[in-house]
Amino acid sequence: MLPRTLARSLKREQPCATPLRFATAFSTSSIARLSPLTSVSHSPVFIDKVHEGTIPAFRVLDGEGKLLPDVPAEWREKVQAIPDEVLVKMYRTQAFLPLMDTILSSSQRQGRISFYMTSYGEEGAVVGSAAAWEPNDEVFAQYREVGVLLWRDYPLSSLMAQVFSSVNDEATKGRQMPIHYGSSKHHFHTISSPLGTQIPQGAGAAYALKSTPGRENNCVVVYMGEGATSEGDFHAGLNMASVLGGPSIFFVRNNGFAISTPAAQQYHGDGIAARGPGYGIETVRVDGNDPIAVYLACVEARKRAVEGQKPILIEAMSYRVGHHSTSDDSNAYRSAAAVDSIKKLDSPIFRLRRYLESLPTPLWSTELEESTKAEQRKAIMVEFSKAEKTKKPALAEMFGDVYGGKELERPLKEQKKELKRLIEKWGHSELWKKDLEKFDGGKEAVSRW
Ligand SMILES: Cc1ncc(C[n+]2csc(CCOP(=O)(O)OP(=O)(O)O)c2C)c(N)n1
Ligand SMILES: [Mg+2]
Repeated sequence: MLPRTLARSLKREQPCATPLRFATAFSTSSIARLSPLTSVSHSPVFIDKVHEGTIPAFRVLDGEGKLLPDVPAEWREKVQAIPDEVLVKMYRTQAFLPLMDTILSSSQRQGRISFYMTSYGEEGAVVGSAAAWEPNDEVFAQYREVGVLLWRDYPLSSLMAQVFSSVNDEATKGRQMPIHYGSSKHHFHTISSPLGTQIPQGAGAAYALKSTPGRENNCVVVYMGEGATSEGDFHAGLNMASVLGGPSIFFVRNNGFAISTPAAQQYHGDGIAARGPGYGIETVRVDGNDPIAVYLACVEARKRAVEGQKPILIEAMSYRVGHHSTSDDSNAYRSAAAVDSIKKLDSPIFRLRRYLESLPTPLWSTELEESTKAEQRKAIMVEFSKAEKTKKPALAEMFGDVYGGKELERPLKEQKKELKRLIEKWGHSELWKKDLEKFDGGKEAVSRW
């Protein structure tokens, strides 16, 4: 309740004569609870950083895939203890991405799919992190993290079904743009286009996980780009996660760009990592193009998140080598020469390959590279062709599942009626006829509505 004098002065819109006194006087115990007051300075201290210089990025491999001499023994041992099968799978999954990306992005250019986004340059950050999670950790991704699904052995047939919006697209029934994957079986929550929505959702899921029997050893992983961290949802989500607790990892792919906005115009200060301590969140920065460093940092982060039932923030420094999406031409806002030099000098795929080839018992070779590429390309093409030939869901499907209940809501009923009218009027024209044939049941199914 407001003090009577204040209530009166508010009513009269006049300043309050009596100074405000709060109900709880500052007793010693209440000061102790206000943690910033436990340390006092006698001249004002202004700060603009949380670390001397900049927060360092954890790195173990050089650009040539050699273990750096300054890596301390403890971490050198951790690098050497990574199982061979993890290293090989990490390499195979990373190498798969650009093969698939090239085929799918050129198929968009040929008009065979409507849209696509590549992972070029960020394969190490995505696959290196995916390898550190348990298969049933709940992933809330942004959109450039299909490597996590591939790591979890998401079938290529399902992936192509989503991209081609075919009847086999189980999660999104052909209603989402390509790359909006989702699979409850793979604990991968469906991608949403609006940036940042996955961040508070992930914080909420971590809070739920904390009190879900049987899930004590799982965590939530939320991926995002550095651009998405400018959304209010980032701040709301991190604050929720820090206050409510629950095992969560917020993994920021800092690839230097948010479409055409360079990171320098996105934030001022020491990147995204510097914000973690402000929320009381343990934070680490890692070289995102060093897949081994990413993997080890994520294993450690996961351990801390699960044991402490709390959030951890990771900022992985990388570079978006490709265009933002098939709707973008990055030559309009950055020089092709800069991109080429990064491609040549700082490739996560090359780094890991060289590391595997240089081991005392090499885990990779030119022969394996060639046979793997041929086998992967073939697998992609087989599923690509199957999905392209498969019908899209019946047009009636477009109206379902928006609201609960068996009956369609009035606006949807009207839209369905209008579509039927248009198809009956124009469905025989050459252009429409060809398109309608792609849908299960085609034009005939519509006439039965
Ligand atoms: C709320 C919202 N605003 C704007 C957009 C348009 N948009 C889509 S992707 C993108 C850039 C995101 O950049 P970043 O988070 O760094 O991810 P990156 O594409 O670099 O992986 C923008 C502005 C959107 N999808 N949602
Ligand atoms: Mg970005």
